[in-house]
Amino acid sequence: MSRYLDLARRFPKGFAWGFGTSSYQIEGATKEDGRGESIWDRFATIPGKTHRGENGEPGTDSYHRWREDIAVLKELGATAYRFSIAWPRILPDGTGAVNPKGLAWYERFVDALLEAGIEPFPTLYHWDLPQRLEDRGGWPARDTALAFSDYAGVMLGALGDRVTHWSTLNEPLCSAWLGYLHGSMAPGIQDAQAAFSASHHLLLGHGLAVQAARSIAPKAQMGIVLNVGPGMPASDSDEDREAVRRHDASDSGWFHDPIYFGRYPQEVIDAAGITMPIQANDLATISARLDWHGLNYYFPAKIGNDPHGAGLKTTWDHIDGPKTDMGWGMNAGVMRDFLIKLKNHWKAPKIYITENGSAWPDSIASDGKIHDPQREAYLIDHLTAAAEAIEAGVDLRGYFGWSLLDNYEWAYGYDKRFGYAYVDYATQKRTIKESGRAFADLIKVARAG
Ligand code: IFM
Repeated sequence: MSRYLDLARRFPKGFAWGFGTSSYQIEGATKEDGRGESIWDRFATIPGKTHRGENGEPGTDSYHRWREDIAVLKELGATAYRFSIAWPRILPDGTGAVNPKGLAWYERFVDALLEAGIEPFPTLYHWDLPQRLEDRGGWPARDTALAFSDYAGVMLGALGDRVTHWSTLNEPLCSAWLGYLHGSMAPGIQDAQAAFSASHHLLLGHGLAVQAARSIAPKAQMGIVLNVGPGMPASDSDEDREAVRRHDASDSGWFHDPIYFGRYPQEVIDAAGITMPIQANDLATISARLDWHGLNYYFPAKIGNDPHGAGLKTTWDHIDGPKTDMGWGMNAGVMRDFLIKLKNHWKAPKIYITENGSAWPDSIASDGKIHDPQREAYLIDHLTAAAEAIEAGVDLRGYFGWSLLDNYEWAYGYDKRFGYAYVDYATQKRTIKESGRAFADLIKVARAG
């Protein structure tokens, strides 16, 4: 019986209980069955860009071990699974000829999930852009948005009869700011104009993909997954509070305002000194009605005023207090407040927490178990915040723990473990951690209603 009986009962019947992963982080098999090169395959070859030069090979070998992954999902009691589709497996060159083997793999996988009673929640783009498209300009180029929409059409055509909940992009903020501004993620570019152009073409690609999806599969429920790091003031001063407002404009505002209000925050454009490559109707396309909203939340940011700084004149740090193995601060109340803001300010449709979780330095103890009380505490704090949001009237429909498995944590390689199941990379054996067992008990109670 769950220790969290009371908490479990605060979630409505039919609430989706899921786990998330993404293609590049788990699949491995990067050269198999005609898959094309992705920007992450290329980025990881640049010395110093990823921990020990690690890349998505072997991941958790899920291209071959997907049956084991489904078995773990069943053991955890999941009702839904959020995974992503590798664009370079479907269209190795990004556009043009479809690779039938790539498509067949996802068809088989989706059918197996449905057979197991687990609802698939595929994401069309979780950062593995075909390298050929990057060679032609990547997301800073408008054609990439058009190519994305064609790819979405291929996937909706193949799976739209079986899959209801689709998301277009995962965390365009990271694709744009980390990929093209800071250069800490693929493709590793540091250019403000490129980053702002990329952010617009990502959102345009989203809007075009939604249109394409609806014309091909009218019953598809289309969503987008946006991550946020809401600001908390470094002090009580008016200056720091005002700095938080500016930070939020460039963080959540930059991606939520065009989706929900059809405009970008002007002060961010002015502070960056860039030109937005907006063409007629783009913002109408981007702000087309959504069926659902995915929130990825891990940590807030400590924001201060920096009168001598560049751009938005803010300082950024993690909040004080204990940190996860990523060095990230923790505050679940900020997630609750952000959910309420999604409802009241942006009037988001039904919401799913599509990612939330924490990394800790796990190891297998002498009793064969993985004791990870910190991950469990983080989970319970954030589920409590989610329940509070529901009680405040937020239409929250599901929670996906990140992640189903330990996996390739991008530039951090295999060093950081986010999974509810531990992966021994020498054998690829999956073992459910103690936090996963506690979560499964809670899910069981919640599902029983
Ligand atoms: O692993 C990532 C995921 O791919 C995107 N969101 C954040 C996670 C943890 O860093």
